[in-house]
Amino acid sequence: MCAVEVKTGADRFPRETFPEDEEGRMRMRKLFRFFMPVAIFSMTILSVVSSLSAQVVINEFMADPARDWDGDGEYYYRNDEWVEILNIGETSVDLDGYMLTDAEGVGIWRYGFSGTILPGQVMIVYGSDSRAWEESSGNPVYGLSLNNTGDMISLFHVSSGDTVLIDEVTYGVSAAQDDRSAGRSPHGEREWEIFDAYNPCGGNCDPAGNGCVPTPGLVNTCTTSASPSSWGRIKKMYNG
Ligand SMILES: [Ca+2]
Ligand SMILES: [Ca+2]
Ligand SMILES: [Ca+2]
Repeated sequence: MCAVEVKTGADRFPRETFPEDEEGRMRMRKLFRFFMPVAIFSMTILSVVSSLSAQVVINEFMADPARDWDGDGEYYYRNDEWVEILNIGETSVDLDGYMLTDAEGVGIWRYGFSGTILPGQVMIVYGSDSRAWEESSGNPVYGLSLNNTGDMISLFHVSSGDTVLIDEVTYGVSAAQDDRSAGRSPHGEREWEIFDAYNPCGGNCDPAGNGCVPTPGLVNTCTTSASPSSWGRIKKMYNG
């Protein structure tokens, strides 16, 4: 079973717990770096923390791509990682201030969103988008930097003085093998599954593999490798 814990962003990260000064932020990063390997080593399941009021959630991600997922014509392990977000509400959301980070935590931003996400809309960030954003915003250029032995992906909303956790996913090694994605079930928003059509789990994944093809940039649906869709046809579908 996948343990799912739900807390509000405000409960989990009260505003005053964020150090205002650079020295304080460095101390937090060191704490993250110290505790994360221990947490990941002991973790066999993918866990999720969502704000009760979250309307925009992390929907699917791929930490260990083994092919050209961003469609630039070449495979590169940094550029071809991806993370999707989804608007599960009934109104549009202004994405200004929505930021992605990994286990490095607050302040080491991997991508800053802009524009508007419509109800039911999925938006995807590839590693190449992340690197372009990092370069243009003066951050270290690593891309999404999703660790293949386990990591954490967090979506924050940052506005004047407030840094609020919106959604967070922590994954272990079975979710981060070649061309496997992890995502919310095509049959229910809160349950997570591993989309393992290209690299079958064989019963060894937690959460379990569903035999479906990853769906970058699309609402999660299930196409199995046994279907007539070739990779070329699927990719054509992604590109509209
Ligand atoms: Ca590529
Ligand atoms: Ca990776
Ligand atoms: Ca998807």
